[in-house]
Amino acid sequence: MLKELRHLSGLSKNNLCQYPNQISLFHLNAANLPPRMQSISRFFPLLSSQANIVITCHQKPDGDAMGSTLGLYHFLIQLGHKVTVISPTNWADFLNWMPGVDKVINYDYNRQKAQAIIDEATIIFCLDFNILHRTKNMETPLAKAKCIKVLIDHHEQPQEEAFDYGISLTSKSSTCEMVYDFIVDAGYKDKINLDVAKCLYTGVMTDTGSFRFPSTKASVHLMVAYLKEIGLEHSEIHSNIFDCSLENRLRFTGFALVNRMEVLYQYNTAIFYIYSQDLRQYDIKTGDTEGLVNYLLTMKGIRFGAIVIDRDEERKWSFRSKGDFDVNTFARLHFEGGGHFNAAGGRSDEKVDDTVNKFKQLLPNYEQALQ
Ligand SMILES: [Mn+2]
Repeated sequence: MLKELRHLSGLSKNNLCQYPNQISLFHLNAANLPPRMQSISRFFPLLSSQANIVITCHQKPDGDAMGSTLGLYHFLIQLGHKVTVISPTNWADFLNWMPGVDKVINYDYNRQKAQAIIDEATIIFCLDFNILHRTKNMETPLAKAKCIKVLIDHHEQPQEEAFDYGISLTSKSSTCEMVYDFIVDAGYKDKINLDVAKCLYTGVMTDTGSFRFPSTKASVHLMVAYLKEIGLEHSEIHSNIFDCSLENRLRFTGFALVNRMEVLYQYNTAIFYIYSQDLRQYDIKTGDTEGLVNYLLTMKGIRFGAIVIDRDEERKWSFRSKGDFDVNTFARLHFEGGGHFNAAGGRSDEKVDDTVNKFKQLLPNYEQALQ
């Protein structure tokens, strides 16, 4: 019964654009249940009729966000859809080799054009985020868009009411793996060409720390095996992503390791704190600080690593852990963030030194959990 009601209320939401008044009345009368995200398999039939599709991801897209959006793009254009990828913000230079990246619209730089495309969209795919504010300035346009919204994501605690169809699996290595599953489950495995493969491999590789994190299940290797079978050259992709640093980035890493790292052995924790003048001194750009936090976990015995970076508008936190220390909950409780069990982000309006002090003062509460 419950399932059926949810199904009905879900359907009604999809028709909102056509009959807003009748449907919201129906809604209230039907069950007083909020509209609920329907299973992704119910969306598959919609793939066969031509649509205006927008694909978007979280702000400052990483390898998985850019890989999944472009991987899906290269699949959907083969079905004859009109497809546009809109990124909420700019992205790291090391993603600029990706096929199709030259067509991605940066919402921050080109709001009018992006808004016009969102207004025309009949379907919006939301990939690698599950709560609209992760798109920063695109939050309101996305919330206002009356078309069908589809979620494919692997972060904790999705904002289900914001999406009509979707799949949220926190056990999945990456959104790229989920896009692969989406294409295969919808019956289009034959549409996975080299462009799709290059994009999807990128996100699986980056989100699994090059296939080392526990999320790297057999399904990941089976997927990669298939991509290899159709001709993927994986070494090139590793080189494009990891071997493209400029000298300043390496020197900045050295500077941070020597001058901006603190190890708190009592709590098996280590942190980096990066000031805005450090970023200016080394001419650090979007993406240059990515992966820095992972150095902390390479120290023997360290289970919890954190970095705070002084960005213009806010202090950005990243948290990483090994084993059973839950940084998703930690970030949600204390730093307005969240993400995955072993990798999460957060933010603060406080100055670097103040937010670092807050972080340190929290540690005694977690002393047991960090042993
Ligand atoms: Mn991801």
